[in-house]
Amino acid sequence: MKNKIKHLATLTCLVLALGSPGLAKEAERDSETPESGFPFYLPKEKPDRPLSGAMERLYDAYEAPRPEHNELFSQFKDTKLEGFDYNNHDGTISRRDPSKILYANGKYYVWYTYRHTPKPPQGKGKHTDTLASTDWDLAEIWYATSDDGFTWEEQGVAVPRPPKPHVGWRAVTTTDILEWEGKYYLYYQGFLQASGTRGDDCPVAVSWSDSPDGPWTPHHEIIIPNGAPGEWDQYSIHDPYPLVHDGKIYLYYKSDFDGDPKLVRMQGLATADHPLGPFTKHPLNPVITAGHEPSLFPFREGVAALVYKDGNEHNTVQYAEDWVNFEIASITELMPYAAAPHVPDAFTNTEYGRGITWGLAHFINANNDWSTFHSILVRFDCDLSLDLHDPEMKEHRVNYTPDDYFKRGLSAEQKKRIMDTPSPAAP
Ligand code: AAL
Repeated sequence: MKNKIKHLATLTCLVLALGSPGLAKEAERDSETPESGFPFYLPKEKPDRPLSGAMERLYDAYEAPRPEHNELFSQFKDTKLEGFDYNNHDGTISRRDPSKILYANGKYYVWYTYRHTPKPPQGKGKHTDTLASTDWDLAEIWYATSDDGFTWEEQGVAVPRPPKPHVGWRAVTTTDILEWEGKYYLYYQGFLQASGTRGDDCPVAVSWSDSPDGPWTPHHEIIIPNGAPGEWDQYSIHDPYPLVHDGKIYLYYKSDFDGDPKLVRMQGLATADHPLGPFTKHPLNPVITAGHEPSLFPFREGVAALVYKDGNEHNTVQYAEDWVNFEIASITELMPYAAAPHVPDAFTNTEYGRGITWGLAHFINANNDWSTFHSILVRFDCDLSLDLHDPEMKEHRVNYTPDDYFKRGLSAEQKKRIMDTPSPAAP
């Protein structure tokens, strides 16, 4: 009886919905009422029965319906690094925005933004020749090596600030490494004015070397220019991140745009046949609509991206089989910021990427105190690799303590708004 009534109702719906494709689809789904309820054991393959929209997506959009069977799902675990001194965390030394981790000469290498100024950053517009506006103003690119990825030995400067008026004279920051035909290339943001003068404006420059230990020769030319006036990347090309694919350099980058009150951050792609360019920006840019510092790795036939913070699709791992059109592959949490993974096949021109298990990242404002603002490098581990099976990394949830939640409680303004809102009058 229940069914008869339901079928009658469905028919009525079908008639009413003729003019509306959305409603018609819903009605059609309803009209195929299955004989029995959805199975108790979650089918591994998409079952041949009518499914709700969410169930369709579960089987169509993800590699597997359970996160632990999805190679592009992982938790992330952070570890403090040994070997870096931060001057008692007084804000005068900062390390941030690490590069991918390179394995060479029997050890791991990382390059990063290093700021050592007499005082902590002064704030946008308050800079001098020796005092920084932002955490990365007046920075240089330094490097460190490690045998195990936990304890690092700082080796000193790799790319200093070149003399004025060369690109990067004010700051060289946020670097990433490329290995190409036996040579090494460091791409970085080359500031020609203090960050914050208008915004965080800069193009990308490059230095090259025959060895990861340097010496590095600056190319002294802008290698990835800002977009034309009015284009999304007209002011900033940030976080250059090169990989090798299809015999070419695929360099992803981020730009800040859309102006006040809050910038949006998206990611674009530029490709080149040679590390010194010319680079061609992809006509479909931006290709990733969320995230901050690009962080990608070859995965199977395509490329995967860690997309954390900023934008609708933050806290996702995304995948693009054609290296351009990204889809969400998983949703996760507590992702590493400015993640710089060890990508063993970053430069091998692989046709089947194996994924990643660890890397470095940064925590900005390490003291949670703006008067001693500085950033620290940190290690993250994960299981986004076809060659690792770590069930702990595939747990579906992170358990936070009540304190974690309370620390992020209402601001004073919010509390006031709530207290000042009159309660609805009693009926
Ligand atoms: C970072 C990066 C770039 C920006 C600044 C320093 O998170 O996106 O490097 O310019 O912040």
